[in-house]
Amino acid sequence: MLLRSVLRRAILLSETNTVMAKNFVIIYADDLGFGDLACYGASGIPTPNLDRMAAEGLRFTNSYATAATCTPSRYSLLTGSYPWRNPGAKILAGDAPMIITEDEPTLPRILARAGYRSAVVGKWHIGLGEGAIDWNADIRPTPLDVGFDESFIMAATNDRVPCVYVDGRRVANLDPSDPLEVRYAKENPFSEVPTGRTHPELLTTWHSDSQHWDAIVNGVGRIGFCRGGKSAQWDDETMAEVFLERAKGFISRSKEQPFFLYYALHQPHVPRIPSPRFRGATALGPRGDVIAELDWCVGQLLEHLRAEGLDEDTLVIFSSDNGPILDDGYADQARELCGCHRPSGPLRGGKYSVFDGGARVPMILRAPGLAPAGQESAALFSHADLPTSLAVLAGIAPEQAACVDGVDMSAVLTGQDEVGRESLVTEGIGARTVLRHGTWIYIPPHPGPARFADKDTESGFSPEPQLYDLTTDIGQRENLASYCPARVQSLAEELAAIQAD
Ligand code: NG6
Ligand code: CA
Repeated sequence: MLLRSVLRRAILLSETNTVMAKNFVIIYADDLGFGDLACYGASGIPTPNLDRMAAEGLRFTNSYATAATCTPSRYSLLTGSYPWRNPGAKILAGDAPMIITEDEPTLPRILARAGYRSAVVGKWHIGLGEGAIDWNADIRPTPLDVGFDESFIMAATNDRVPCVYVDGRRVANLDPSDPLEVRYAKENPFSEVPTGRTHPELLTTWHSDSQHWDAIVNGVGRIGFCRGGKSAQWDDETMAEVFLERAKGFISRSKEQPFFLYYALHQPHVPRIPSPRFRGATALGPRGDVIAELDWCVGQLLEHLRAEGLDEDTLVIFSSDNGPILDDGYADQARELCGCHRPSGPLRGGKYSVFDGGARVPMILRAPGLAPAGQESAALFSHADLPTSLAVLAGIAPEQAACVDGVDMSAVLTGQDEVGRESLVTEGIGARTVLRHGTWIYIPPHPGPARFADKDTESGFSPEPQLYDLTTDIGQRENLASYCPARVQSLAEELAAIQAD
């Protein structure tokens, strides 16, 4: 009790006597776009909980994930390093090794210095083990080895094997007499196990493309092959509830001390399978329905904080790891049923793209007494800033919370600084970098197709440099590079200098 009150005082009062945050929750959606929520202008999907969160907090309009894909963004969120510095930070297979090293600073490791207990619940996708994982034994490293005290995760994505939960170091509910094996070979290494290619009639939910028809789990094709482990297989329809219950449990168990929860939602990534109660919740088909479900999860978590008396003590940030995509390999009618809904809002491009819709994402922060309610912030902010900024809000000195690229933007998070960064770097698929400086966007020449034909979406790649002025052209329609060679050159030099740093 004494320790608790001392800790609490230390956290609530800095030397300058400013109010600090006690607990932190980051809720990170998977592939949710800048235009997907009602509070960002959408009308086709009910998101009352996130809309209320925005009404009670700060809604950011210039907040960026560091990448237009998952692994690189999540790597930065936890380490404060830009992903292109780590060649391993690219979309990972489900059996890929951990890409965070033993000595790298991570958000939970930094917060541990101020007595925080941390948990990750949900999508991980930053690698596990050291290669050649034995899924039937203790796995090492896991999130438990990069600073988390508790971990309940899916290894990679919901469209990749293994389709099991990993609880701490172990696959949950595994029957030792039916061992789980996972392979990412090109051809099925388990020739007796049917695949979507050999048995398309077993793809009972939707047809999926040739990238997503290796293993069949719950009638849905997945990337990668697996055998065994039947008792451990997840049920897609209950996934939202399973993760939510774990997240709530961690909060209830940790309320005696400051805590950090990284609640990594699996929605609206493919395959989009809501619980029955959200089936048909929108007219947009499964993609709309799982966003409605995601909103419910957020509401339930906030309600749990309230019920536990932690509402006033907890800073909650909601955001997304990358922009939206309609067709990501499954014939779930996301495009056909989209109607007037624009998942990227006014932005161009989406997931994978170097255009702004790739990494500019919704971000809502609620922190009663610390951040203003019902306001919008146009401050330029990178998710790589979260480790240092949250650590500072926990009372840790900025120099003790330093990361490679993330900086202290705690004043942005409390609404005191409305400007934020001068510039930041993001990347499209394949570590193709982009510089945003003020309201300018510079995209270096990136050879490659202008569209991803299989996804019917724009890559933004061009052999020519691109320059856009977001003040007059938020949709990146007019490339100004040939009119402004001096600006192109100075931005190219700035980007090169950051990359050489
Ligand atoms: C891609 C998958 C896509 C998705 C993505 C990762 C293909 C053709 N596409 O490789 O379905 O899983 O990886 O998404 O295989 S992310 O949000 O985790 O980055
Ligand atoms: Ca994602």
